[in-house]
Amino acid sequence: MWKIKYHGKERPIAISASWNDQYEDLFFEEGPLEYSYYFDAPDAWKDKNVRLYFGAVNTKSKVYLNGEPIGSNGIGYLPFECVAKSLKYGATNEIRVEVENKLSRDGLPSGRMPGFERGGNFPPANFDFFPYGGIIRMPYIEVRSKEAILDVNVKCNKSVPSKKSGVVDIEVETTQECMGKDIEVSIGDLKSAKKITSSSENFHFEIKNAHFWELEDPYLYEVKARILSGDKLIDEYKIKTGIRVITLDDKHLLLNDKPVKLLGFGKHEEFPVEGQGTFKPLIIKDYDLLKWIGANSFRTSHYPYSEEWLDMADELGFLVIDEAPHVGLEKYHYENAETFNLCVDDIQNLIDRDKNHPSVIMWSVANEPDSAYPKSDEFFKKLYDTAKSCDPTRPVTMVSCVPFCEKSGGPDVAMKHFDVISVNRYYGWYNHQGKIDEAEQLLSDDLDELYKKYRRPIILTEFGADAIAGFHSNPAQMFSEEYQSEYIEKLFEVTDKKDFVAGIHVWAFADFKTAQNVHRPLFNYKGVFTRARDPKMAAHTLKKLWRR
Ligand code: BDP
Repeated sequence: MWKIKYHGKERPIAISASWNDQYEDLFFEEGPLEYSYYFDAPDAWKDKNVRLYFGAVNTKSKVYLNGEPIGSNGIGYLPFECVAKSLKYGATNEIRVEVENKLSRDGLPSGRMPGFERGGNFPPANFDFFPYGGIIRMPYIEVRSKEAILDVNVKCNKSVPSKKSGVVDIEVETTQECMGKDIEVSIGDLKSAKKITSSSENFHFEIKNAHFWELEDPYLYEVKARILSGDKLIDEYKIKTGIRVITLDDKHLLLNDKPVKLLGFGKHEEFPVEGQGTFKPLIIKDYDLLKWIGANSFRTSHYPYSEEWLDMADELGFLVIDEAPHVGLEKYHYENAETFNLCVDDIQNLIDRDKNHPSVIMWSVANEPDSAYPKSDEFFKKLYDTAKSCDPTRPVTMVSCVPFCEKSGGPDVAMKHFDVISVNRYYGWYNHQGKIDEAEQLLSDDLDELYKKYRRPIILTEFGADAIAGFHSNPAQMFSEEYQSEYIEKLFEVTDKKDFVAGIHVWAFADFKTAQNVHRPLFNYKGVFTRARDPKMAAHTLKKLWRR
């Protein structure tokens, strides 16, 4: 069992969960808190490479093995690993992880913005979800031989769906110790082998009659890389991936050369008690509800989710916009080199982690930054270039709410850099409150204007209204289930008539916990499901619209 130390007091704590909701006195705690865990390392590990892998620790940590510092992380929601250099073999070892979740202006996602003491959120988050802390994804000890495969990168963007021709390039990275050994790589029934002469070896496959990964038939191929010395297997690396091509024309997103419209949600990875941890029954449940309602897609707003989410999306045939944890960027951040470097690292780390998932069809570099501020132009151009240089095979977007939520005034200056125009709009909620008819016209005109300006596919990445389950009104009024249902139905119909709208995501899938402020009675109630996953009236409405 892991233990957590707080003010000198040590208690059991569950990991792959946030600390906040496990003990009353930790609810608002920002740390640093000290986690500890003991494990035995057998002598047999002596000639191996041993590393500690952390799926995500929110948000900053320092890792110690037997009292020696072995690594750290500066941002949550993404993995990092530490070489176990102070490991004791044939003995018990102590891992200590000092975790801090203090919101700061420089941190990402950021908090404690100027003026927060006089009426900002509490905790002082500069974003609309609860800032949960802790070891939120399961860490593991990785024990591998010195001759090992480090990574496999599969690219299939040159495939030709109309000819059923799968063109797959596979790059395999190995340790220096593998030089001169044999490597064998296979995809499905095809196999190729060579001697290792470089730390990165490339393999090219042409698969006739390829079984493409489609929404209705998400077929996965097994890719296997093996290092051999004669007949002896030294290391093996297996992944499942799909052959599929994502492209764009000026109006559509194309999956295997056929237009596909994204129907789904922005959501959060959070639940009572576990906070932002990985809770597998919830993942299964959410996918079951996504299928039930007729959705085919979601955005990992506003940070990367645990990998289990993407494994399921690959297997079930869902399309994912994978978002970096960059929410609430503004003037201050564009002038701060540290924030820029953090953003670049995150994008690289995110793409490195998720690159082989066929379900991931697009990268989002940020949610609702102040992209009207002049310096955001260059900032986002560089983030776009970073994403493209890591992965030229997928479109890259930035989710914008300008001109509605910019602080600096003026029109957006950064959206032009992105392949897909993603916008969040709340006509009929934050503006033109209670007036759904006006909202329809305003949304329609706004989308037309955007298309006229950019001539690129548009995704309405957020629109929504709070509804407290059990609140009813006739006529439909704000916060009632009727209002949310009518609002979503009417605005969906507006988007459905426009062929350049490549997707719509309702905000949000389920109600979620936020920091305290006068707009949020404990939760954000824009979910079409409650936090416990019961459908509101709007969920039934969407089911009718999306499954018709
Ligand atoms: C959008 C944000 C999202 C919020 C939502 C809301 O992207 O994080 O939760 O508004 O206000 O601006 O419900």
